[in-house]
Amino acid sequence: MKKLISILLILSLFGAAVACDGGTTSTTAAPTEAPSATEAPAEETEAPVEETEAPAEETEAEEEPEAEGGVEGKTFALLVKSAGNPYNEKEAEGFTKAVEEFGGEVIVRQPEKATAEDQITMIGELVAQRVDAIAVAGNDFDALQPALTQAMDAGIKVLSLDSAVNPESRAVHVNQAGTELIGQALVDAVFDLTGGEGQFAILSATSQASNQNAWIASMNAILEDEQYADIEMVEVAYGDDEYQKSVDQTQALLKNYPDLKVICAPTTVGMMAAGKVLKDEGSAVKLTGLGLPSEMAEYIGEGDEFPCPYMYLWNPIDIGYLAGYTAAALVDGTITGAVDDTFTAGDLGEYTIVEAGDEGTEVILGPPFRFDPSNIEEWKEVY
Ligand code: RAM
Repeated sequence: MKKLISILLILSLFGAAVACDGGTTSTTAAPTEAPSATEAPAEETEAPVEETEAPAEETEAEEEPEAEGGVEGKTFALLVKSAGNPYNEKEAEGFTKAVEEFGGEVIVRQPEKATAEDQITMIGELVAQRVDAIAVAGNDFDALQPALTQAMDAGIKVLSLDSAVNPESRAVHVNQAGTELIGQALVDAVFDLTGGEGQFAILSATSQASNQNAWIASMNAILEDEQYADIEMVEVAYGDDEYQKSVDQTQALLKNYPDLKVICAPTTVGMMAAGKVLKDEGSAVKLTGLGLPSEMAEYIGEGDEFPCPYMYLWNPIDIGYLAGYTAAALVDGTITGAVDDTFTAGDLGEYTIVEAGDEGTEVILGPPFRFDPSNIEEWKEVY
């Protein structure tokens, strides 16, 4: 049954992913104008305008990628932040696709809430199950360390993806995009949408989430620059990556800050919740941040009735896919997680491990990607 679900996921993934390149797509579809990870700043990143033929059948006809030596039959676990978030489901799709490609077994675990406690319990269970690798999107930077150390002591390869755990707790982090690149993209968007002056608020996920906290820290550092002197960040609110709580937090921000011009949500859950509140209330407050196209399409547009003129994200399927291949490279010994280690991540090609800002190491998927009225209709079908 598990196998069947995985196969169905893969087929639907291929069908969806073929229209998607964005420079970061785990698909065999011909790439279009892929933004280069080394050159394109976030704002200039161009949307691909690519065919949407869907090729479940074509995909079936394609050759199976060869299984890598040393990982076939090994068990690869993915521990996402929480259940019920489509972003995490896409991440799991990509991870599953990668592991199935190289012939491993997949386990996906989803805590009910985005807390460290739930993840610690699940890590203990995975250690008891004697999995070969654990890829975790950390709900806390430090709190998972004892559990993950226990896993590593048991010979399990540990990596983080999407939301880092501290360097002592991992061999390597799989980062969706450079932290500063994301921080700069968000500050530029806030600057643009406020007209260079006035109040904005951040609607984040949990207060412990290391990815959101790293992006907010980066935004704060960038905002120190004199050119942003007239922009005021009034509050960081936390919706805990829960929809209703994010709705409540948005309403509180609107009530408490009548002069608020922009909400910036560096979380897909916060984006969708804020989009709904702002649209329903016909608010003049504008919204930007990191949103999932499929959840945000109805809130992105040019007229006053659309709260979000544009936003950013990366391909969540690819972040999972890249993590799957990174885990394989750790398990088969191709890499240890050290700077300059290189490996091939299936259809995504070759990656090199670099130094991360937290003194650990990381692999970076690519630059963030801009979604706006010109491309949202196409991308909402993909993820
Ligand atoms: C939410 C999660 C995830 C983050 C995205 C942008 O889905 O918090 O970790 O990467 O938003």
